[in-house]
Amino acid sequence: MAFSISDAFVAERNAADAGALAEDYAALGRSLARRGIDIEAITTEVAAFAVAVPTWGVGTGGTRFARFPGPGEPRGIFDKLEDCAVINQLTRATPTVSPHFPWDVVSDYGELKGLASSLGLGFDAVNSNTFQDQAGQAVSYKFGSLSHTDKAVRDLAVAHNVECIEIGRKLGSTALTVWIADGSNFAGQSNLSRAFDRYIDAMKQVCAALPADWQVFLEHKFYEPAFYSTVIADWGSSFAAATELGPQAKCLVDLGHHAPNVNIEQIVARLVRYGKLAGFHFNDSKYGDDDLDSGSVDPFRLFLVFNELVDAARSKGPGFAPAYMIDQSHNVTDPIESLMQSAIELQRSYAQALLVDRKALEAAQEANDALFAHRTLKAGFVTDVSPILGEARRRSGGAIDPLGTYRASGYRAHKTKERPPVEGSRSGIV
Ligand code: PSV
Ligand code: MN
Repeated sequence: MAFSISDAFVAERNAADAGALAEDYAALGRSLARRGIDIEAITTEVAAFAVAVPTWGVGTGGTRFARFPGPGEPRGIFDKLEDCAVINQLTRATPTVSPHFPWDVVSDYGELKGLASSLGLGFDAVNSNTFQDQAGQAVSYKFGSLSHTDKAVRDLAVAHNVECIEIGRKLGSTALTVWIADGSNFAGQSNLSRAFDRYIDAMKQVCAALPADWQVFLEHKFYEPAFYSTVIADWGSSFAAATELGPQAKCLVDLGHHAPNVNIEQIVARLVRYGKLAGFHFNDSKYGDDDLDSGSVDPFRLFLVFNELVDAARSKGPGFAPAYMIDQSHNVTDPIESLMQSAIELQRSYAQALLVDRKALEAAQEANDALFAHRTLKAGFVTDVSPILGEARRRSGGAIDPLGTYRASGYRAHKTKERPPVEGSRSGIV
């Protein structure tokens, strides 16, 4: 019988942590009340926050140089779901997973969906992969996929995306995320205009296969693996493509896919303005697409992104619902711990953004009172909202201290015994 963390164990740990949490929550509630904020309203909103976990994120990642497998790694999608379920069990913030194909291919998607729902999980956006050749593939993606010069390659890439939509339908998903590695390494290697034309043409075929209630998320990235040019390099290219492809196409913002210091929150504001914000791949970075844990390098930037989202939710109403997904690579940590920590940090930024006094902020902005506008915004960021996060988890049946509970449970040690190492991981370096 496979090991799982029992609800009784979580309850026992919570009983030990509940007294301190109640004290801290009451104190924060009093302090927020002095600022005219009802802590209960914030806790309710935080408890409703959800972000999808990437199936590839629960395996140990790697770099261009090496991959150091971790103990008890998932051996396939079924093990991955088991790990994803633990993340949701303890944080209650990750009820869905975002699968990647063909990494997560199985023969019976009904069975996969059934297993996921028995673990309390659903499926978020499906991700296609035309950045790697698969065994026995008739033509190669070495020089591109949806924008390749050879129609046979473009057709293969289109067919793969259409297949992902089919799989996604079986899983209950309603979105396809398309990131292509297409680009060039040398000036002159590729015709920059024609490559984009070919991409649009291929994506039109993918869009034609979308069910009416589906969306396609176009994910841009400024470089890597192509180092001179990338076909969908920036939000401008993504926005132009999404506009041409029609209302079902929107732009997905992976936080790590921008040059250092780019004002990502302003990109978010622009995409919101035009109804083209699909959602996010959350992570953090210092230099490039580092895929580090959310909030670990620049929590202020994450807060500023959530500030735009809260602002947009207030002005756009309930229809505003971008898709939240994590996209990280865990090289030196237990992926379950990193993903729990990241989900918590995302909730933290969200809670902090909810605390911003938007009336006072607007008044300061209208009066061109730069410093008070900044102070008003920052008042949210400098508030320690940890008691709100803990209380939201406790009320939802999660762990007050997810990482402490996870370590004490011995889950990883049990999985290390249950899951003997396998040769090579299909998710490889992500
Ligand atoms: C590309 O760097 C990316 O961000 C895309 O979302 C991929 O699907 C994912 O990473 C995994 O390689
Ligand atoms: Mn991504």
